[in-house]
Amino acid sequence: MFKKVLIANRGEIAVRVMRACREMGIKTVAVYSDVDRDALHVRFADEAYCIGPPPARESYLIGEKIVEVAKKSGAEAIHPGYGFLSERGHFVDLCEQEGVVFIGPRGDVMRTMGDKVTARQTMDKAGVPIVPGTTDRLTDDAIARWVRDTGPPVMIKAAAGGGGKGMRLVRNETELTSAIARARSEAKSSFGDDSLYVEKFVEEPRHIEIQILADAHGNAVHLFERECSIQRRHQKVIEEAPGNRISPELRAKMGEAAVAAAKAVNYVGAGTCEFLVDKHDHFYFLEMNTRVQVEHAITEMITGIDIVKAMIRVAAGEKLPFSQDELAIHGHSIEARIYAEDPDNNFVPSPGEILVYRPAAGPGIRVDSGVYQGAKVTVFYDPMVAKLVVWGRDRAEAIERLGRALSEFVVKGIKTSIPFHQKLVHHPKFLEGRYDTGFIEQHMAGGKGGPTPTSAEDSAEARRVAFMMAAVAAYKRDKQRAAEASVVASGGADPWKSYGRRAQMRGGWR
Ligand code: MV4
Repeated sequence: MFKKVLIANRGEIAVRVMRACREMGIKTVAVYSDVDRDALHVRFADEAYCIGPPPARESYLIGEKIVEVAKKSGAEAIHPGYGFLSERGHFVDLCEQEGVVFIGPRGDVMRTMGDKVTARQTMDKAGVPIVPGTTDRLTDDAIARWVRDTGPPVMIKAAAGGGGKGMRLVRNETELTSAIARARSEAKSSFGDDSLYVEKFVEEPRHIEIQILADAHGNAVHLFERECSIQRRHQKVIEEAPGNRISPELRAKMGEAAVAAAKAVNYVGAGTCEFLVDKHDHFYFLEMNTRVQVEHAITEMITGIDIVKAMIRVAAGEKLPFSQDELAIHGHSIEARIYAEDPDNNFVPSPGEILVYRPAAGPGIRVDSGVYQGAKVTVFYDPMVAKLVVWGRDRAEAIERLGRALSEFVVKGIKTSIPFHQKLVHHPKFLEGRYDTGFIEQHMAGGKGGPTPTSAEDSAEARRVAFMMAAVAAYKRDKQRAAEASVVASGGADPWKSYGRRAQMRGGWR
């Protein structure tokens, strides 16, 4: 095992990785920009090195400098976290050339998955269902022909895109020519690559993603699904594990597809296969994220697996310490991303000093955060200040805890998205678990913000209503669970499994 690891990131994920290292007896090396001198991740590390000015492209994105720090400090490996260098194949290659282990998949795998056209070709070949569409880069004429042949609605997408950038929905042929032109110029200016492909538009889809883990000995497992349908402008707001209304059969099929995807590219490390799921429970591969994700914690909560430790282990050449049949879902977890932004003013960033910081705590609560009272949130980096992660024996309990934790969570000095979350978790459609990717647009005033409960009475009343709604949801869910209890894996030494089985057999009571 490594003795020292450099964490090429900042904020909550840097702290999260350092916690895993500390449990494993690994020394940690932080890197930081001038503005992060007093940041939490620097205080958390065993040693820390300044790598440049605040803009990420002059510090956290300079691979050469970071590798140099790794060598100087004697770190044998680099954990990239998410964002920054985490999905840059060239950085992986550089680490390899310099004899530093990159904790993640190989560079060529990142390039294959980073280009959505080659990703689609690869997944198609591996038997993973992709969204119906083309598996080649197309000329304008070829796009027009394809759309005329299959008919709208279609999505025109940039091969170099992903995460919603460079996409155009075409609902009728009259829009086609301008949509192609705009998609191409947007792709060119955003990615320096104007290659386009086309997909059939999936109506009212849900975003369901499967967490996978793979070692260098050919073993790959999935850690079930997360539902990330609640997004605002392609930014995830709330994530849940397991997903809503995912049957055991669909879960098994999607899990198998994600494992097949991983095996097709000899994947090593933690990764996520994103799928769209339509109204008829058909699922389609969208893209693969070749990094640890923000929302990995909810999967940790329901599986008991420490994903970050697992990625470090497999990067050091160890075998996965568990097999698929040892994994089971225990309870329900939800994450609310708390951003430094003003939900009453179109979510504009709200930088500043955190004057008071009192995170929620207590049963079933995990807060992963990169800040502390007195810390400053700057405009240079992602404005996420904390992840509020809750666990409950079932979804209703998780929701009750989320509501309770949001009302406990105090951040003063900056605006945060907490009031928006409070409205969201009280919404009947959320309580029922009946939503798709259009939720915020349709049910939250387009996510533009609005009046929030101000008085204590208002929020107490909202909580009473929420409690009743949650009770209804719990009843429905338990009925479904009773029906599913027969397919729960039995046996094994894992105490969580037998606990889960007992809980399931209790049926309608929580
Ligand atoms: C789609 C789609 C419908 N049909 N592709 C948005 C982000 C990017 N990863 C893919 N996205 C979508 N692709 C087809 N063929 C709908 C979306 C989409 C979406 C997907 C996941 C989560 C939220 C979303 C919000 C709007 C649109």
